[in-house]
Amino acid sequence: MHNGTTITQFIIEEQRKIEGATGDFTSLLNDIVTACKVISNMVNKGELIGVLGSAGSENVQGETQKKLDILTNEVFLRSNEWAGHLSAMASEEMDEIYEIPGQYPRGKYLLTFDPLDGSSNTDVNVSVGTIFSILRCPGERVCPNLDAFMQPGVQQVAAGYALYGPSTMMVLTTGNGVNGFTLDQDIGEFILTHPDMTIPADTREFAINASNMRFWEAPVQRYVNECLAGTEGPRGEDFNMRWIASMVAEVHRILTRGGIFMYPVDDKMKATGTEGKLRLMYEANPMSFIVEQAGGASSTGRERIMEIAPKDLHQRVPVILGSKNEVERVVGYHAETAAEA
Ligand code: P6P
Repeated sequence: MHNGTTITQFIIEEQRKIEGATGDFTSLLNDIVTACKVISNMVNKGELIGVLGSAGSENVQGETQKKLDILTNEVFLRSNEWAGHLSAMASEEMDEIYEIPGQYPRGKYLLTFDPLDGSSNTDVNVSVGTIFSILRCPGERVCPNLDAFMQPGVQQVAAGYALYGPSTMMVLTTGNGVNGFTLDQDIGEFILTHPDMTIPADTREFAINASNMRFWEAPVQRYVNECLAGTEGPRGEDFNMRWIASMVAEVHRILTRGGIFMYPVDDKMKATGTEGKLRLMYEANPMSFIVEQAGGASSTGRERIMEIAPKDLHQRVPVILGSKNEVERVVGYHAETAAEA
């Protein structure tokens, strides 16, 4: 059960510990929470309100947009543009940055978000989520530009996700551990139900889209084959596999019981000049912040994700994250392969 601490109370009490906190950050987080409540309601109603299916358009990634991709993006913009805490926003669903309109004051933060990650799952009623990341706006807030967003993940001041599953949950870090909140639909409040979430260092559960196996690089082939070899193989233990095709759901499982999630770069991606599937600024970085704050690790296989100097707003990166000892094993295999080369 729980002691009834709401997410608002939790955030305020957290901010009280920070000297000079003005309440801006608390208010920004609460606007994000409100947006996630609205999205939860929209996703939950689904076809009852006609929001499923394709919008008949493509996003900057060239991916077909679902109606919910566009609707949830609008929810995030409207909920966060007016209060004066942000100078600009960036979204998976928008080619360019969104500068706060002139009728509203501008503030000291930047917000990046994927309004509905895993949206291909909405039509088949599988869990989806929202991912967000908060950065400080450097220099002049009056006219933030794309460069203002080009900050490595270690510069994030907060990151979180909402998971629209059997329960709607929010998981949040402000750099002081990871805490999970469950939406009490009866009162419309997120309640602290998973304080101080931590990822076990070891796991026997891996998540990867195995349909790409023939394209994987050698270190990933080696790691997955060793897991599949089970007790007869070099690991000496059997492994379990999961793939939900919804990063938020995968990461939440890992936060709850451990595991390793991999979306590595592969030969098919290299052939088209892309460096991964998942986006750095609003998927990999916020999830890496959360995972590291929970005691896990997050790497491309070759470098710590949160240290990558971004080159582009919609840059894609390889992602290997979760239980620290397993991530470090995969990183070690990459290093061995590089040394052999
Ligand atoms: P695939 C969803 O589109 C997403 O960005 C992540 O949430 C998910 O982990 C991945 O892509 C799924 O990719 O190739 O299995 O559809």
